[in-house]
Amino acid sequence: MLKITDEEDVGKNEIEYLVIGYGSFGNAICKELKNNNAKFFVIDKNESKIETLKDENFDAIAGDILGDEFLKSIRIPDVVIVVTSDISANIAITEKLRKFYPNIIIFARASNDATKEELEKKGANNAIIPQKIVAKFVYDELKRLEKASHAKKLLETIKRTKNRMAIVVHDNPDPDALSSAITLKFIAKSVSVDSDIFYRGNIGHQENRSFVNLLDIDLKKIDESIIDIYDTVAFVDTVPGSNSPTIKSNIIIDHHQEENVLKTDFVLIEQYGSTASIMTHLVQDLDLKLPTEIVTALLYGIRSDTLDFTRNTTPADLTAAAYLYPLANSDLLKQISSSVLSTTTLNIIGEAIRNRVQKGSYLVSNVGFIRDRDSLAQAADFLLKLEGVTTTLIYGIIDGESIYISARTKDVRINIGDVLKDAFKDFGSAGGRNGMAAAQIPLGVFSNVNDKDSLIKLSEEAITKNFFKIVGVEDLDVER
Ligand SMILES: [Mn+2]
Repeated sequence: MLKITDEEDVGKNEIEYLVIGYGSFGNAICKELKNNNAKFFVIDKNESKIETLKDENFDAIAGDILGDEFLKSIRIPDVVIVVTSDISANIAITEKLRKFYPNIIIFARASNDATKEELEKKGANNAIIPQKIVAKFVYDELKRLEKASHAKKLLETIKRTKNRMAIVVHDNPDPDALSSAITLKFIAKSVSVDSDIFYRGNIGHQENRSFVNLLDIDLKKIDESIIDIYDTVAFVDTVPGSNSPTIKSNIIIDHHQEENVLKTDFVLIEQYGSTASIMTHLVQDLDLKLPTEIVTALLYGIRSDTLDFTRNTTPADLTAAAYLYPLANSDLLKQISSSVLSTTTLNIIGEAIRNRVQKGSYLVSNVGFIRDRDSLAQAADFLLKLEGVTTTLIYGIIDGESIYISARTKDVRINIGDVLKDAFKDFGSAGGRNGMAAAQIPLGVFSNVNDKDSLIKLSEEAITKNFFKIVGVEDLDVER
């Protein structure tokens, strides 16, 4: 029988836990404590149980903790786990222990929300309902298995490729799209399927250019006739036809809220902050070891799509980043982010700052005639940093043919894509996702206007006023 009355025992062999009650739950806890090399002892009223415990090499004492004499005879460690099957006894024990030992930590077993509340009122630091914990564990485990089956299904779909796989990203691809594409290429390679990455548009944003160069990403301009030689087509960070080519696909991996996504062999759409997060979880589920450049690219992709975890960030984005972070190359990460700002972009941001009109938390700016539409998005992101601004809309006239609009919001209540659709659907096309949106209006609608100044004036009427009206701030004063 264990009795800690000898002061010499105090020190490194000090008992850490006392488990009161040795039923099936208490038994499971003791095993777990033993597995973790914790020092503990058990008290139970039942002598025969104590014998069993001793057979299992646990330190144990028979006795009733509610009896004053018995309680005085033992030394109580800092943490007590009260888990008898009699919940009213647990309440009484908790109350008594708390009275004598105000500073110890007490965990107690409850049977439902009412007894949990009662136990916590009587002094338990935390009362647990075992059934609830089991249910949560089962649910989490099911989710994990379901996710692992996604990864397996993706692999099976890729494996059916006989020739090569085409990986298609959205137009003017960004770090999220590109990092996801190289990860899918890596996954395919793991099952001996070769692939090429295709894009449309341009890679104008300096950050995206340095991303492609530093990571040595091999990209091909899409030509819809070439795509015929690829027997598997995968879309990442987009779905067919949404700012990307409308071609047949076998695989779709995206994080955007898309309506009516066509059913195909493999579709995985999670409402995460980035596709890179989805790719990271797939890689984890497949137990693949990524090369450092891809790890770094994915981490960069997550950070840039979530604006450093400030936009549409979900727990899945954080766990993906936590997995990648220690494996990434921080020098490479710095090199990508410190890419130079081109003078063109700097001038456009300058123009956007000068011409800004703010009503409430909405800011609109017209940057006039420009050549690089990526700068619009950069200006929209930049002005979002202005104090009191939650939504920005920047527009410019490109190639003398179309007005391009780029909008950003950090207000989760606003679906900026819908706002642009409402405001500009009568003139051109618009769409968006996750706090980012774009629209294009052909200048044909102002075909009778020839000089640049009138064009800018007219576009101001059509865009600035229309936007403020749609978001309901038209009557507010302009902020200075
Ligand atoms: Mn994305």
